Amino acid sequence: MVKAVVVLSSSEGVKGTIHFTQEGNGPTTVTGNISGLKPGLHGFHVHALGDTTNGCMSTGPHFNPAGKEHGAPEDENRHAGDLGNVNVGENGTVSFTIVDSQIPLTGPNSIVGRAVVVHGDPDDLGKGGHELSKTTGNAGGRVACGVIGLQG
Ligand SMILES: [Cu+2]
Ligand SMILES: [Zn+2]
Repeated sequence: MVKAVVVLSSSEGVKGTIHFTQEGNGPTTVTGNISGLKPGLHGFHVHALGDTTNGCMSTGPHFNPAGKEHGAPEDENRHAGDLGNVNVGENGTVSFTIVDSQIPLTGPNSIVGRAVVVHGDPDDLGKGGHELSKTTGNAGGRVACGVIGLQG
């Protein structure tokens, strides 16, 4: 079992911790708790770089080792980092579990050392018809992020 963790940081009061586990070559399970977000859907992605020297802006684009377009987690044509949305309740918090096969913790496409980014707006999953739909899902600003690190 390989484990990894992200502690989110934010200039906008968002807090959270996200855990990743993977057994062998199986899917990765992502469990998270985030607070301080406005209610509703927020884009949730793995971005390519674990670089937060310029805050969340320096984490690069969505992790996309296969050179595909932005999409929904269940789409064939998606970035590996496209984990969809988290749905925040009226109290500003969300707890979630995501199981996904495109975000391994080992091997050439490992997400360890990359970043998780939480956005201010909903990810349209590539279907919004906006000029940004096929690259970012038009998910708005990067309100919180953190680097994915190995956990013992
Ligand atoms: Cu993103
Ligand atoms: Zn994407």
